[in-house]
Order: sequence, then structure tokens, then C-alpha cells
Amino acid sequence: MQMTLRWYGSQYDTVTLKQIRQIPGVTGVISTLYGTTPGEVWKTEDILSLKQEIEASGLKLAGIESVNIHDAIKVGTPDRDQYIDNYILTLERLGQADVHLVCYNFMPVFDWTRTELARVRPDGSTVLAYNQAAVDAIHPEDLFASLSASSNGTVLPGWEPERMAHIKELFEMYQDVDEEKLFANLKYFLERIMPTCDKYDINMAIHPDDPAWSVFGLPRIITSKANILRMMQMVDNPHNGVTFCSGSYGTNLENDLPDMIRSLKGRIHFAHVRNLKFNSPTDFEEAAHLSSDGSFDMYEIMLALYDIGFTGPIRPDHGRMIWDEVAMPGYGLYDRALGAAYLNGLWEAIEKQHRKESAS
Ligand code: CS2
Ligand code: MN
Repeated sequence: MQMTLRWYGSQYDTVTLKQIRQIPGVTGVISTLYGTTPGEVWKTEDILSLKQEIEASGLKLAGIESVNIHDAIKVGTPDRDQYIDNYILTLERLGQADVHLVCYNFMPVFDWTRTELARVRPDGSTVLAYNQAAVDAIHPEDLFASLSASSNGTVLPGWEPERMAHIKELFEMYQDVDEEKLFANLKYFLERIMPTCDKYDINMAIHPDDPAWSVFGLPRIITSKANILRMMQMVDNPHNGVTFCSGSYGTNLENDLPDMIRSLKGRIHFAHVRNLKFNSPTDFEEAAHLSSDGSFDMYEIMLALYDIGFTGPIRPDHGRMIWDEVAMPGYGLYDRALGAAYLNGLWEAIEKQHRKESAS
């Protein structure tokens, strides 16, 4: 595996490449052209300058998170082909720039959903948290307003003000889209892009829906073992793969994370590894990465990745806000650096144990 950190670009991120370079064992970043909107064709010069900037700092551009999908593709409106053509052009340009990993998601309207961006934990750190009763009681527009008020002046991915300005129309667009239709539209999209992915060896890695169930009445499909295996089979090409995000699949306690990882052998191209602390099945908060701070056994998750021979980029996911850092919620430097060091430690122990066992 290759340890990475997500980085939003010097214009948007409070964390610098120099800081990332100094985290032991982190060799690359996962980035994006954060200023682009879904549906836009990425410019080659912008891709290359992002890559050059990252490489000049001694890091690698390990992949893109995300090239976002225009709603026309998810809804399947008549103009979707134009947007898929645009997506293909972006993929070609990424491939020509020697980028071979693209993370994306297929969630209607929103990306991840949380009800609080700064819940205070017993140690005084603040974390992103989710409470189902709070979602049931709030209108999405009001949730957006309350989230942007606590985002430390940063723009949250998937909750961009331009998108939220059209939230009513977005909900209307999805009126007739149920889970089956969403699956069909995803299949249509993947079948059209696979030849380009084959040509440039681009691994597409779908990010799970977060939380892994329907919110605000919108359909969600990338939620469980059965659904993700259905997706792998419906377009059975190794370039049609997965971002295994423990914090997103893990929102549903029925998901057995190590078992899911093993069932996806060969199709996990990217991993987000983080912990959650459940206070009840419908209330959770984003604890520190350490197993004992949350509800997941992080050793078992890393062991499963090791056992399937995972070699792709991995990153700590959201971190807590600690040591008075002011940054994009979930994306500060300090706690993600602790997360990276911890995951590297688990990996080293697993690797050495395995080597010892096979020598004896
Ligand atoms: C990320 C997602 O911040 C996060 O929760 O894991 O925003 C992820 O980048 C997207 O869903 C992938 O398209
Ligand atoms: Mn994730």
C-alpha cells in the first residue's frame, strides 16, 4: 500500500505540501482540481500544473478524489451523453498525464451528510457527527446553512454554495429516480467510460454513500456488500473498482468491514481508513483512528487489506480537530497525521508478523 493524504490544492487547503511531506511514511497526495464544477472538462495545463506542484514538493500525485459526476448522468436525462463525453475527455487527459486512479461517488444531490461539524468529545477535540433524529427534523437547506456556518470559512466538498442554491431543482430532478434507476444509470455511465479506462489503465474507484442509507428520501445504492458486489458484476471489468471507505460503509453496523474487504479482492483500488464511535446505531461521531477510541477493530481492517494483497493508495480519512488547529472540518493536519502514523504502524506489524510466520 501507499500511504497518502488528501490535499485540496494550495488555493483551498490550510495544510501545505511541505507539512504533508514531513509526515513519516506519507509519500503521496490525493488531490483534485477543486475549483472545477461537475460536468466540466478538465484542462490539461491545470492537471499538469497540479502534478508538477506536488512533485516539486517531493510527493506523488497518487490519484484524483474526485472527478465528480454531473447530476444529468445520475438522473439519466437526455443530455447525459454530452456530460459523459466530457467525463471521458477528462479521463483521457488524466491518463495522458499518467494519473491512473479516479475516485468518484454516485450519491444524489449531496456528498457525505453530517449533522454536526464540531461535536465536542470528552478529550476536548471536535469531530464530525451524525444523528438520524436531527436529520429527520431538519430541511436540507437549513442543514446546509448550519453546516456552512461551522465550516471555518472553508468550502465543504459536495456542499458547495453554487449547488445548494439550486437544491430545490436538484430534488425535483430526482423525483422519479429510485434505486433501480440509479443502478441502471450507473451501469450506462460505466459501460461508456470503460474503453477509455482500459486504454489508459485508469482505475475507477467508487466511494460509498455516507451514511450508507437513504437520507432526505433520496435513493442510495453504494451501501452494502450485496449492492457493491452487484455493481462489480454488472460491469465486470477490473477498472470498475471500489474506494473502500471504512467510515462510510461502517455507518451501517450490519456491514462486516473485514468480510466486505475480502469479498472485494482485486477490485479495491483505494482505501479510506478511519474509525467511528457509535453512541447508538443512529448516532455516531468520527473518533480518533485508534481502535480503542471508537467502535471498529482497525487491526482487523488493515489485516483484511493486507490479506487481499492491497497495493493501492490508502489514506486516513477525516480527522478530529485537535491542538487548536483551524482547518476544513475533518481535514486538518494534526489528527490525520496521527492517523497515518498509526495505520503505518499497524501495517508494519502485520507485515513483519506475516514474514516471520512464513519463514518458520
Ligand atoms: C470523502 C468524500 O470527505 C469525505 O467524506 O470521503 O467526500 C469523498 O471524497 C467523495 O464522496 C468521493 O467522491
Ligand atoms: Mn471516505
